[in-house]
Amino acid sequence: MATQTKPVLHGYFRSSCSWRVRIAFALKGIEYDQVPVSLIKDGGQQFTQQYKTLNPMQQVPAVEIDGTTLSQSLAVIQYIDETRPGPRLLPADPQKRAQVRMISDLIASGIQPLQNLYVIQKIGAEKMQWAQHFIDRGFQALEPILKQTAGKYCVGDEISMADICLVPQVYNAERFKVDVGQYPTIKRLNEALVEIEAFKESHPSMQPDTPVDLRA
Ligand SMILES: N[C@@H](CCC(=O)N[C@@H](CS)C(=O)NCC(=O)O)C(=O)O
Repeated sequence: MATQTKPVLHGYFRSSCSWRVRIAFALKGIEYDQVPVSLIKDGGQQFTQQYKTLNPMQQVPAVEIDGTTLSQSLAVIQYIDETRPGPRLLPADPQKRAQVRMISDLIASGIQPLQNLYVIQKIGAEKMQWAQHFIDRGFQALEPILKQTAGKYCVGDEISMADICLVPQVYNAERFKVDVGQYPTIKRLNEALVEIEAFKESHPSMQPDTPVDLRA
């Protein structure tokens, strides 16, 4: 099913959802091209008519792959996993697989959307407290879950989609000045994961559209 043409990621260096896809590509060793979509420039390039044809939700990422265009980072990651060789991003064991999906959904549905740019811009002056509140609320739920499921990584000792969701969410938490030290399991897992090459090379500070002053 997979074709020879390189996938194209339409994303933004600092978008946590774009970063998830970059990590998945890196873990699988897949080469891809990037087309930057600035969420800031020109009032947000995700709102252009041209981009809307790629992702009608006017959010990044959108990925052109195997002759189709996909949005929703978790759908993209699962498609990559199902069509490409390399390390599994979802475990074969149904219970562990469900745990990976549970953690991924908790982050991707329960935390990230509430601190999304579009949302916090609507909140106005209270945006920092708003974002902190919902990240803390999510992390308070995530911490005891991870205590049960984690080994070296979020679910056992294999890297999975859950880890792919965790690291960009911790990065966002730090941007919003959440004290991640309150969550020892989240902190420990993040510290282990950020040392892995696939997470390093996909980091927001290393992307083609990273502004010079934010480059590593
Ligand atoms: N559920 C979507 C969420 C996508 C999303 O929220 N993208 C953010 C960046 S991480 C975005 O494009 N925000 C633009 C905006 O808020 O206007 C996914 O996982 O891909």
